[in-house]
Amino acid sequence: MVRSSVSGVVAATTLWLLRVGAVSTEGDEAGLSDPVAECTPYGYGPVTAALPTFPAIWEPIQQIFQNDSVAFNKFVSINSSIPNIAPKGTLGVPDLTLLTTYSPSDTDCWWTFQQCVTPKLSGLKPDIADVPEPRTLGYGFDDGPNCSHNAFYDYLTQQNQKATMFFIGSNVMDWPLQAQRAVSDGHEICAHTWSHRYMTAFTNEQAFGELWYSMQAIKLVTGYTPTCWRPPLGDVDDRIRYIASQLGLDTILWKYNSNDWEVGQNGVTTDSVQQNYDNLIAAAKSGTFDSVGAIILTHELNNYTMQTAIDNYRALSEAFDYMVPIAVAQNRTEPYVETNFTMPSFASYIASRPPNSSAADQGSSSSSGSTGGQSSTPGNSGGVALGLTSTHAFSMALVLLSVALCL
Ligand SMILES: *[C@@H]1O[C@H](CO)[C@@H](O)[C@H](O)[C@H]1NC(C)=O
Ligand SMILES: *[C@@H]1O[C@H](CO)[C@@H](O)[C@H](O)[C@H]1NC(C)=O
Ligand SMILES: *[C@@H]1O[C@H](CO)[C@@H](O)[C@H](O)[C@H]1NC(C)=O
Ligand SMILES: *[C@@H]1O[C@H](CO)[C@@H](O)[C@H](O)[C@H]1NC(C)=O
Ligand SMILES: *[C@@H]1O[C@H](CO)[C@@H](O)[C@H](O)[C@H]1NC(C)=O
Ligand SMILES: *[C@@H]1O[C@H](CO)[C@@H](O)[C@H](O)[C@H]1NC(C)=O
Ligand SMILES: CC(=O)N[C@H]1CO[C@H](CO)[C@@H](O)[C@@H]1O
Repeated sequence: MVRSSVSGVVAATTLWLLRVGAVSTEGDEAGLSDPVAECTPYGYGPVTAALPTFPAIWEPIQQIFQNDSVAFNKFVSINSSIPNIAPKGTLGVPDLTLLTTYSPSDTDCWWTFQQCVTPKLSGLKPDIADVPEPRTLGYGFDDGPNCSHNAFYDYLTQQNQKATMFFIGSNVMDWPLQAQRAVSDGHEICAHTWSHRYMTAFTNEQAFGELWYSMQAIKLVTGYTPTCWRPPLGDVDDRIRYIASQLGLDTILWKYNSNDWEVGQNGVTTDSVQQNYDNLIAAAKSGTFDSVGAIILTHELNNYTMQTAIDNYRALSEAFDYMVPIAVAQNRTEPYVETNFTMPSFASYIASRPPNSSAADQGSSSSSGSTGGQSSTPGNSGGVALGLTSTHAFSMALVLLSVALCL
């Protein structure tokens, strides 16, 4: 009885999918080139099935439900050790008047106050706000996955360029196939919270939930659990860093802000954004990063931010010797909790991409990879690159298989 009603639903769903031509695989979604089609919602079985166990999409997290015993028990296990620092606002909305009354000695290492990245609380790792390799740019994008990102991801693939994608949990639930494309293309995924609010303006339990459920969304959809996160608007203090560290997350900030997300607000214009890119490019050319590299803040937010990244790519790649995902800059070759996914070390990554200044013919070298973005590392590091590629292929095959079984 149950079985036949289930198969009735399955048949109806299948018919509906066929009728509207909705995509159901990562490859189908990645093949779309019309932004309207890319942004047409599709049902994705594993997400639909899991929705009752997740908080409301795009809502700031109010509490962890006790019936989510894994999350609840984990929170209870760290609750009493969280540093006693008061929330700086309510439910993700900051109380910015605190900036005027806050201790000038910055006892909480509150980034929003004076961009502190070296925690005051002992035992916490410093935030990653630049990359150790000289003349290198840590390259990443916040706020994705954006439904209409194919032109942008196609461009990165053509350049054989990988990046770090800081994904919002709610966007991952809305656009799971787009999130899968990031893994398939060889990018690194870090968490960017569930609802993209000011993290210091949450209680301990809420802040925990914002991190936890964004990690679970990424795990659900890609199969991998991130080990890094970036606070929305940079808003972090030692209380939030501690909670993140207990979830195994490194905190990643930046030192150069393109402000691309802010065009049309607070006096930010397309010209001022271009000036920010130009300033970074000029700084790189004048030797500012000759001993320590940089991290730039840019966004996978909308057509403008993605197109601006494309428009500045060539100049950035001429100004820096290397542009790499953050994990690559850190030699974090196993960037997820699951150890069956590898990224190249810095040495392996750059072996496939000589510095532009010394490349005789960069144009042909960047297009010589016969399989585009998936081909990466030649020579003695080929094992790493092959492992990466076949792991991707295998994980996508598993995803396809499980989708097929669901249907
Ligand atoms: C868990 O509890 C919440 C609040 O009581 C409820 O809304 C939700 O449906 C429950 N979820 C499951 C999976 O039982
Ligand atoms: C966490 O600890 C606080 C006191 O520090 C307590 O009031 C709260 O009930 C605890 N929360 C949970 C879920 O145990
Ligand atoms: C994604 O980008 C498109 C194109 O610019 C934009 O219309 C849309 O609002 C973006 N989606 C989100 C969730 O920001
Ligand atoms: C932005 O939109 C224009 C006009 O529709 C399109 O040609 C371009 O490819 C888009 N850029 C990106 C990165 O999506
Ligand atoms: C990465 O590994 C290279 C050696 O291949 C080393 O020179 C570099 O210091 C390492 N970087 C970090 C951040 O560990
Ligand atoms: C990676 O390992 C996890 C378990 O840690 C497993 O569920 C998953 O299927 C593995 N993925 C691949 C592609 O081997
Ligand atoms: C891919 C890339 O950025 N290539 C550039 C390498 O540098 C030369 C000279 O500076 C440029 O002409 C290429 O466009």
